[in-house]
Amino acid sequence: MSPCLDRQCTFAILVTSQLLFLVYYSFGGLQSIASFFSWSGQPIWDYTITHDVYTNLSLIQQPLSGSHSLPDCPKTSPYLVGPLSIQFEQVPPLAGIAARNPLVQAGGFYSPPNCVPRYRTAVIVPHRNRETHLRHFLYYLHPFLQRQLLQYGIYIIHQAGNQTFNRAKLLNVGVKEALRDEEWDCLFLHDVDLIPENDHNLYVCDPDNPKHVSIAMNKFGYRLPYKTYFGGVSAVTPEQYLQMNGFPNEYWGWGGEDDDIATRLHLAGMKISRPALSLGRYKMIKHRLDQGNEENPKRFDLLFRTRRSWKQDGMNSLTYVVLSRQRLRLFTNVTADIGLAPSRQGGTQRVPPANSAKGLQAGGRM
Ligand code: UD2
Ligand code: MN
Repeated sequence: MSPCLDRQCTFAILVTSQLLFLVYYSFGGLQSIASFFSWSGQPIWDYTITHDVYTNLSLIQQPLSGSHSLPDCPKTSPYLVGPLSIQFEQVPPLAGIAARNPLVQAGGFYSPPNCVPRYRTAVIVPHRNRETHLRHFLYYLHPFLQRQLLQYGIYIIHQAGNQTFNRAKLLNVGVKEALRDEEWDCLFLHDVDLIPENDHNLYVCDPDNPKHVSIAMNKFGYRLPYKTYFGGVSAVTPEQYLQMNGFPNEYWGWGGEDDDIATRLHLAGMKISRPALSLGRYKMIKHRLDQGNEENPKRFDLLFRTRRSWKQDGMNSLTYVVLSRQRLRLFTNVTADIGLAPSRQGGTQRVPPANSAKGLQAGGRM
């Protein structure tokens, strides 16, 4: 007979287990105990130790010897390094970026040479007059995506002319144009001035809900500025995008469109999904408000109407004219005439021809 089966011992076990139970709940359960010891199921990243964004790339670039059929890519890429060193002091030359990314095909397309990718992601960027930012973006994004073993393509959607900018409409154009090339699994809708800081932030979609990815930015002290915030970088499957009727076309100028998007995804019966705060980290290149993208004074009125307007304003009402579509060395450039803000439509101003757009001239050399 075990000595611990006598009465005293049973009593001691009972008291100890009750005490443990008490301690457990006074700490607020497993989650709080975990967070007390700084553990949330995700590793806690140390951003004081960073790695070059081109680390391991030469390993991925060596094709397998022999003529075997390719295996599936591993679920978790063994090439990821975590926090990345990012600086914006020196602007990398395009030729230098191209030389460091030899396996990127014309149009900015890539597929891993040694395995069959599990995901196909299109990165879609609204753009005008941000050539310096674009060079930083390409320098960091290409090796970042290659290390994740994705098949990907980068689309720069350039608004022709110098009339009021319309980020959300350009993204609608980008989605439509990207889906002409390929059945992408995932659409990453990406500001040109945001650089991801950790390559474990995988550029794949959440199959259940639209994902807001840039949740912790240097600009906002690495916190979510408010609960429904949806600006910067987001990821949706083509099905989710259509379910919410894409993005609104009617927001001309700065602001509001990201909040409209957050509202319409809820109205379409979905929720915002987000990565861990320590993973969705981004550095934004400092800039001022651009000419032609002044604050949109109508944004509050528009936001008030989203509930009524989202089914009529979006992918199903999108009109634009593609002025040029080029497969450049590091990205596909789509220059589009997306029309003018309503107050301008009555005037005589017209969008200049494609080749007079500043960005396109730069794009032509890329
Ligand atoms: C915030 C959001 C952005 C959007 C915007 C309001 C963040 C990090 N981002 O960005 O997603 O909701 O507010 O509209 O909070 N662009 C050009 N040329 C221009 C103007 C804009 O290329 O002349 C593009 C470019 O990709 C840029 C993006 O539009 O990153 C957003 O514009 P922004 O960077 O001026 O606005 P920002 O930083 O306040
Ligand atoms: Mn910005």
